Amino acid sequence: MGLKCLVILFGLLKFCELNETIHRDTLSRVANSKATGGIYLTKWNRGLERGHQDTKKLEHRFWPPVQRDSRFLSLFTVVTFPNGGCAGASGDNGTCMTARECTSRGGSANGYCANGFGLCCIFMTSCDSSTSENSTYFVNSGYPAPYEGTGSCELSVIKAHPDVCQIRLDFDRFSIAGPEQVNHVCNQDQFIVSGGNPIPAICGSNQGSHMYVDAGIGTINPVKLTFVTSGNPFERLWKIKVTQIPCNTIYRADEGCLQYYTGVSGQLRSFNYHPVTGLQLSNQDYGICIRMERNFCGIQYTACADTVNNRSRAFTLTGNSNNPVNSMIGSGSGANNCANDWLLVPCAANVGRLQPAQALCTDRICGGTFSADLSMQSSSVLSTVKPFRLWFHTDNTEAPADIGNRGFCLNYIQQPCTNNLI
Ligand SMILES: [Ca+2]
Repeated sequence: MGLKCLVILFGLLKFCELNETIHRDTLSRVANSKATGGIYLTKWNRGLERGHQDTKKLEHRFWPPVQRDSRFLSLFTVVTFPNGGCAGASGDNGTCMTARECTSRGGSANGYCANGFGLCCIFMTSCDSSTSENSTYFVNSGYPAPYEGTGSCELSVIKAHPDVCQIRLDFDRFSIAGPEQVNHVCNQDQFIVSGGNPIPAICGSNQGSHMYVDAGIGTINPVKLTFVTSGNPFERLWKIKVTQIPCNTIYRADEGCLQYYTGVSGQLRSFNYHPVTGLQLSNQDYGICIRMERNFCGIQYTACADTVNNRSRAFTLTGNSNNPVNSMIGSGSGANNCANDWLLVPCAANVGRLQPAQALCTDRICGGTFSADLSMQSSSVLSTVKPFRLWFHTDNTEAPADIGNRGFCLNYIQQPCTNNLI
């Protein structure tokens, strides 16, 4: 261990500044050493430790627990670390803490953190429970085995701190029964979020998707996550990471955004989207936001590649998509308008075709082809309305006019301000 020592004789005490990361084999000893609220005494000092009746008193005499980030060695090597996020050995996210604290808070240790001084504590819970731990995984009963039964499974999410504003849900695994085939209503299984802002119920396959939930004002009303399962046996599997987001963070989503994406480019999908087996869900109504990155002034959307169908079903919102269906636009009630189901792209224009100065903006887009014009030809669509935000709406009816619609998958890429974009 490399130590740049400032040795001061003060009775029997030496204070040394720790200048290097302590070696791993020391760490395993540390992990087994006595711990008190994130403070460890290493084996190096055990002999001295044994010579004292009350090590806690000495420890606190020199290094009270409120002192964080102390990097000194004395007769007692004291290491403190913040309870920050960590990646466990299993790949799950956890919180760095001592073994004792992890056990007392109901977690399970899963690998080291804080240069080996802490343990990555993973919180995983299932039905009819509550959590106030940031980064808790909500899994189905019997996970990782699927659950085929019916009933209700609920997690109450209590704010870890009064200054928590949002809850982010990441669907690491999400497979429950999909909607019925006629009107695409989730009438067998449902995932319901309550206690925050209104959020549409979803079902089907949603692995990789996410949601932001408003955590509300105060601390007495928890956000509740509920899986309702009914009907035919189905191999249901879910694992949802529940992250609590403090109000004053840069990764907080904008207001009114059920989904919030960052980065210059990315992919947006409606819930239960799949080019072969997915069905667009009815009764949806939510915002999708993309953070406007620095020096970008517009955003361009393009339907995802569909490699499994002869004809792309990457954007099929209305019509009988077993046959070719043109794009439809606008909010009127005519055959080529979007009165019932739509994706709202503010003031959309096909790339390469700027709207005439007097034209009304196209906002709603639907049909079976993605374009801001009435067309059978799919096109990239540009919007320069800020902030970058879409709105997706579906009613409660599909048949007989709308058949086999999949919803949407769009790739987005932000456009730099140098391109005559205002
Ligand atoms: Ca509909």
